[in-house]
Amino acid sequence: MKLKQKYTALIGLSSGFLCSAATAASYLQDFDGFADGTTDLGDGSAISSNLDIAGNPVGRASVQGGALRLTEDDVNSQRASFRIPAVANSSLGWTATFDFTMFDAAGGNPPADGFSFNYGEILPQTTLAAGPTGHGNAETGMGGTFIGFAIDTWQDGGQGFNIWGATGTNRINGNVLASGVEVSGTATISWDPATTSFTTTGLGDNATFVDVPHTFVGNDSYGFSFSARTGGANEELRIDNLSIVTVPEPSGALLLGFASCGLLLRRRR
Ligand SMILES: [Ca+2]
Ligand SMILES: [Ca+2]
Ligand SMILES: [Ca+2]
Repeated sequence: MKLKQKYTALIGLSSGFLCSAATAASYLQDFDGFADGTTDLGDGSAISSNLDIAGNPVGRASVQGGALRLTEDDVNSQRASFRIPAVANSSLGWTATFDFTMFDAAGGNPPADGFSFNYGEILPQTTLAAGPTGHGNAETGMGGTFIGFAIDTWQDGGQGFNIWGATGTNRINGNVLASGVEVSGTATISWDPATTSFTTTGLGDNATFVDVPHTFVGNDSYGFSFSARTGGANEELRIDNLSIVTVPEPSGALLLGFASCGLLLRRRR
């Protein structure tokens, strides 16, 4: 390509980016407008849950009341996942936020087990390298290659918050959810090639990880996932208002975009 052509192409690309597509790539889902029981959102994501040994559904992960219910209270041995395809430029960094509600009926067992939000390989359910049922390992992450942000509700002394894959502080023990209580809050998670952050609101204690070092290498082919489960004890988990936004472009390209857009505006006068 001759220099002049290359220059023109760059202007076209970068001004187009700035003027029509300056927003970062994103996945946004509020689960509104779907009938209760919906498991296909029609956007490339996958909501699924496990079957028992006879092939009958155990978990019934689905949209309920305008939110994604991953696990139900009073149902043991559920495994559920929600897998979201790659979002452009994820390897440069991203921020995810979502609301969650958890509930465990009074009496009986305390709540269990928890869930995670993960960034990494999104393998087909049948080959997911985590748990025999292929829905990940909930409070211990997704399996395969991933970095995971987990909330562990089982009150065995290890309840609290984890970043699976962080090399700095990766564990905060704390009270998440008591029996007979419903809690709601918001999780905010961000990742860049050097550090990661994970905070929550609304729980007894909360995640307070800020700029924790890690060695996880991102890849634009990676996707995002939730993994949740119940065991001999159980809880309801609902997710809503999920937003995943990636870093738009390296700053150099942005500056070029601004510069060339200005140049175009000038020429048009
Ligand atoms: Ca909603
Ligand atoms: Ca209980
Ligand atoms: Ca329960």
